[in-house]
Order: sequence, then C-alpha cells, then structure tokens
Amino acid sequence: RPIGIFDSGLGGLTVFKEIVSLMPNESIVYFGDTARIPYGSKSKETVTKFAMQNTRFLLSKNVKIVVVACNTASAYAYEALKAKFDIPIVAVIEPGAEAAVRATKNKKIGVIGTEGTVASGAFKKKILELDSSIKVFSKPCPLFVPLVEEGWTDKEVTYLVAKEYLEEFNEKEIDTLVLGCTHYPFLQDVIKKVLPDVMLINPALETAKQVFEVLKENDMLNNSSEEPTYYFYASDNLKKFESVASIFLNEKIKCEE
Ligand code: DGN
Repeated sequence: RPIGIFDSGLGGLTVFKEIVSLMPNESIVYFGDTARIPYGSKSKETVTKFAMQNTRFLLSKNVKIVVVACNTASAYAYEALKAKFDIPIVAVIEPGAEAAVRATKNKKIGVIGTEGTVASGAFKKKILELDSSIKVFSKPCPLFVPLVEEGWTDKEVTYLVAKEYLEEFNEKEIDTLVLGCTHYPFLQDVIKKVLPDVMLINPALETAKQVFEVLKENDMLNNSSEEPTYYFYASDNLKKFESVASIFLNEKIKCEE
C-alpha cells in the first residue's frame, strides 16, 4: 500500500521529495488541494474540514499512512485527524519543533509561517513542551507564499520583503529559525542573506524521518523489490501543477483531477 501525502498545493512536494529519497521503495499518492489554496489565511474550522476531506480522499486510494505536508493544516487539524481516523497520521509540526529544539544552543528560536500557523501557536506549544526554558519568537510572513509561487526566489523584491519581515530576529538574537511553511525552504538563500548566522530548520526532512520511524514501528515498510509508483492528484489547475511539479522534481509527472 502507498504512503498518502496532502498539501494545500505544490509546496508539500518538498515532503514528497524527502520521503522518496529516504524510502525509495515506497509508492506514494500525493494530493494538492490547488482549488482551495491558500489555507494560510482561512479559519481553523475551514482548514479542518478540508483536511478531513483530503484524508478521506487519500484513504479511498488505500494509503497505509497519511502525511499532512501542510503546516497550516498540521497546526489546525492534526489532533482532529488523529481522533477521527484509525490510521497512522504524521504532520510537519512535531518533527520540525523537535529538530529546532535539538539545534538551538542559546535557547532562542524563531518560527515563521502563514498567519494561520502562527496564530495557532502550534510550533511554540510543541517547542515549550519539549523545553520550557526556550524563548520562542513567531512571525507570520504571508507574502512569501505568492513570491515563491511566482518563481521569484532570487529577486531583489524578495530580498527586500525578507529583510522587512526578518530583520527583527537579529535583535532577538535567535540562533535557530523554523521554516514553518511548505514554501519557505525555497527561500533559504534569501533568508540566509538576512540572517547569516542563524540555523534554518526545514521540517520536510524531519517529517520524512518520522514517517520512516512510524512505518518501521508498525511493520509497514515495503520490503518487496517492485518498482514504486507515484500518483499525483490536484483539485484544480492540473496543467500548472504538472509543469511546476515536473520542474521541481526534475522529471515529467502526470496529474489527475
Ligand atoms: N502549505 C501551506 C503551509 O505550509 O502552511 C502554505 C500554502 C498556503 O496554503 N498558504
């Protein structure tokens, strides 16, 4: 049975990529909710409803685990999904928070994400649960998602926006910053220019490691030598999904509705 992944759109392909590189035997079904992106500015109730529907869709494809690759959906709906569905569910918040706590030396961590993710306080809560002596500074950076979607990852305007959002973290003297939104790892170079001495945490990589652990614990890893299959579904703009995903993954993909 395949691994199921969903995101509000294309950004969760960062998680897809990390899972493929860590578990090359595993088949994957990916769903991008391109008809309803962005999740970042919607309410908890709405995002939770979408997350439930997306999970049911993946279950209809017979997946063995559901990976919530969207930070906003993880922040708002992870508990509800766990309570509702009788299948392992992994979300991006917990692994990202754990990696940040391991990385910080001066116990000052910054968290950036969508308005929804920051308003939920999910990263902060998880970090403080792990170490209550840590200081957490959170900031929503809503303009980052459209800049990445536009492909403007190395434009001057993106640097200026990053400077405006992030310069305050230099005064706060954080040594670690959680890139708490699927799109932000694409801006690592620009963010590094504003915060050169800060360690950047990409939750996608940590999430892939957690998926591996959960599958292993449940004896669900695929041990057969059959070629894995990858299926991509999107709820709108299939052609755009295909072209951007093909560039991003370095191979041609087909996407179904
Ligand atoms: N995937 C969303 C997240 O990680 O929060 C970002 C895109 C969005 O829905 N705004």
